[in-house]
Amino acid sequence: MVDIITKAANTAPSKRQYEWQKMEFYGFAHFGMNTFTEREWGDGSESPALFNPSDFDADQWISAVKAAGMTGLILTAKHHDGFCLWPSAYTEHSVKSSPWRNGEGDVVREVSDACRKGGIKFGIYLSPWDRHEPSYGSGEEYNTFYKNQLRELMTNYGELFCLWFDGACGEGKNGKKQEYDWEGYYALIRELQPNAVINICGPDVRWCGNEAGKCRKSEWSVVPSSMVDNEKTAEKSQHEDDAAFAKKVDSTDEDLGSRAVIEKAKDCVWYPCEVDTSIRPGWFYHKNQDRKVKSLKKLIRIYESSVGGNASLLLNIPPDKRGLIADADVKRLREFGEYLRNTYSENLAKGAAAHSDECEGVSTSGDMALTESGEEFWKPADGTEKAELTVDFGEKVQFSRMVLGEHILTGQRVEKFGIYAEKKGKWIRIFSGTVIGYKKICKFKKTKASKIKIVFEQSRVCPTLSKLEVYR
Ligand code: FUL
Repeated sequence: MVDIITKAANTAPSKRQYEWQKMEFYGFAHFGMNTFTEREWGDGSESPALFNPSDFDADQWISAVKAAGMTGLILTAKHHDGFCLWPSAYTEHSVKSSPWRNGEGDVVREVSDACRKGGIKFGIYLSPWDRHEPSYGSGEEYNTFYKNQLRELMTNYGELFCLWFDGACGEGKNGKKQEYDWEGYYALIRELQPNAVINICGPDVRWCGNEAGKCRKSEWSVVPSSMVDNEKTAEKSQHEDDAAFAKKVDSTDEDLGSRAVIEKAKDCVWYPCEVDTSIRPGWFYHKNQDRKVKSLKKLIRIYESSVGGNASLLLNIPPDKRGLIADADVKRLREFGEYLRNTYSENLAKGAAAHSDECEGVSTSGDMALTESGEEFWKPADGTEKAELTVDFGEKVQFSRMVLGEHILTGQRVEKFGIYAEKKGKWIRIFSGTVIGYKKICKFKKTKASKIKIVFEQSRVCPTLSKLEVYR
């Protein structure tokens, strides 16, 4: 029998998870009834008459998304208050009962069209918790209603990259209790949108465990299988008194995938991390938060620790009452995109020669082809848990960061590594890291050297590398 660590080392993403991982950074648009009532959670009693954006323009959203360098956008088609941004056939509580576009409007249509036109992937948030729908709490009747809504959204608006299931439910002890038919929802998604990932209360992408934009120091994409059920709140509350459940690894725990955790697990899965946070304090737009848009510095820190820490970044950019992304946010997104383009465009390692004595990989000479595509990768023989890779620039160059990526189609394996620069014939350690995963941004003091070396100090089975970039 293969031991669990070897199994973890050979656990790899599905095609849909891999495609999603490559998206790296995408947006969230919280827009709906709360935008007009200035609330974060509506109670479902709001009149559809309140929904009336004055200058709605989805193309404006998409130009902000693109300026920031995002690759996709997820729209709250329905938040907890139950108001639907598309004219659902299953409820009157939607845009069709609003004055906006004389009840003929469809926000989901306009946003999905704008995404497609702009080359941006489109995803849907459909809150399972629905405070308006009378059948909520009934069990099967609500599940049928919810599946009907999912079907509408999955058949009428083209390809979706993601279905985002929020675990939030504020019903409390004496509130309504709805048993969600998760398996039924998932089956429908696999049938109608087989390429879409299911996030949070779903099997494909896991919640980072907070909404502050924080990531773990060592973010593992391979975690105990039991984690997949962590955000399904209905089940969770049912098991509140269950000691075994209480001992289970929680999404907020600091260590989700180290050897110590994996060794105790019955089984493991590829369940990568997504960091979700808002550019403002709230998820919905509030005028009095116009001066509280996150600083450029803060956004950079969040990006470099999430995208650069083996997670994806889902950044919320809530449109205002006009139906536009507010000026302060647009400005910040543009600055942020500029920073990313300036910082990560000129890869100094392109064309440099990389060599390793332990190499099996693409070339028997031990050289790694430093391609942009990441299709080719470096890999020593199985069982080589420690290895070194040297990069020779051929001349002295100055740099302050390195971007590394494992060949995750093989699995996530690196547990500990160091980066060294050659100075006057001596190797000086300039960075110490733990996991790498899909992408690791390593930042260090400005260094001048003609050779650098990555030392893999601990890995599962053997390390791999498909991305090696060096930036000023
Ligand atoms: C939470 C919700 O309650 C918030 O309103 C927001 O949608 C956030 C992304 O998830 O659970």
